[in-house]
Amino acid sequence: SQAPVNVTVTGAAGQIGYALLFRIASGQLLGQDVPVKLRLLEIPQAVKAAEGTAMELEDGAFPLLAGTDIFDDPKQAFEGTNIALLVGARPRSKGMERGDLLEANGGIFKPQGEAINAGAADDVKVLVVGNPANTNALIARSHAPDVPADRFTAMTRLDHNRALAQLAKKLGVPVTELKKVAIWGNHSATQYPSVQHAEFGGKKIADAVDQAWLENDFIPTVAKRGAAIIEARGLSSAASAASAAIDHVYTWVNGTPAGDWTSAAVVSDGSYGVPEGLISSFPVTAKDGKYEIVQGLEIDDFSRARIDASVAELVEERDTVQKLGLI
Ligand code: NAX
Repeated sequence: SQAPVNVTVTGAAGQIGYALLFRIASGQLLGQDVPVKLRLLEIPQAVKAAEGTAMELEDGAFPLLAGTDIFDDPKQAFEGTNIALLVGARPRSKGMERGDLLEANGGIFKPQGEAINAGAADDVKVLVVGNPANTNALIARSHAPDVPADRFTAMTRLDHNRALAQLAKKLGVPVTELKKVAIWGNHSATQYPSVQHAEFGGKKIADAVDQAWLENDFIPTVAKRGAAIIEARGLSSAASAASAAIDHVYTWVNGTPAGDWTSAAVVSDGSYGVPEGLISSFPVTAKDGKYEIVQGLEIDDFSRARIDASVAELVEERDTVQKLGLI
């Protein structure tokens, strides 16, 4: 039988971790024929809570779960890892400026990048979920020079799924009918959920909804959905975020269907005027275990302005972490 795939999850004792770990253990991350070994990373104060989660994982008696190990040292947690899910991050506390937030996260993602560089498996794939996800991924990547750039990604799949759900509701069709929706830019309120190329049942979505709905309803609803969830639940999105992380990795490994794409923040090669090296969301396809930016799309003026605005924010974040010496 196949050797287990090592999956490292950081922030394992947090709320996304709690939703994510059971789905990984049940085989939804990699498939129903792939055994997994979990490596949980937490800060020392949260190791006990992670141990509690590990007890519950044991109690699930998951046929595909080959074991769970808990660490408070990134070097150990990423040793031999094939899939690294970087969920734990420093949240913004009251009165914290954006620069302080980036700096605090640099203290987390720099050593994690170094540990991935030093000890991860040759085929490692990294997904950063912890916010600010794109720039945290940029920091980790810049400290892992021996890992190919295309192994570092950040999550905009939740935004993509939110966009699918809103469109399905508006058009009165199942999400399975929707194709070629895309999230561009930063995983933040500046993100651009685009339907410029999107289709439903072979028709153009842009012809079926009016521009005012797109601008005043759809785009802000998707971009501000995280805040709406906090307002309703009193807690930030967790199960939906875990679900999107599962989707992101499953697609990365198993591919996108012909005639469709998905969204992920990947290292820019300069496509669509996005500066090379930035980790920005694009429409992507996956094949043979690689995400690739969809090429050759015509970008209309509305999309151009929205993409540029979100990319400008990413450039600003990159410049800030550069000045702080974090990349
Ligand atoms: P929680 O605060 O519940 O859990 C975070 C966990 O990370 C805590 O247990 C904490 O001890 C741990 N942690 C902190 N520093 C660590 C370190 N250096 N090494 C290992 N573990 C560490 O947050 P949760 O709700 O689980 O959210 C986790 C992250 O996901 C947050 O940054 C959040 O903003 C981000 N999100 C990103 C989303 C996306 O679409 N990209 C959507 C959901 C979510 O908001």
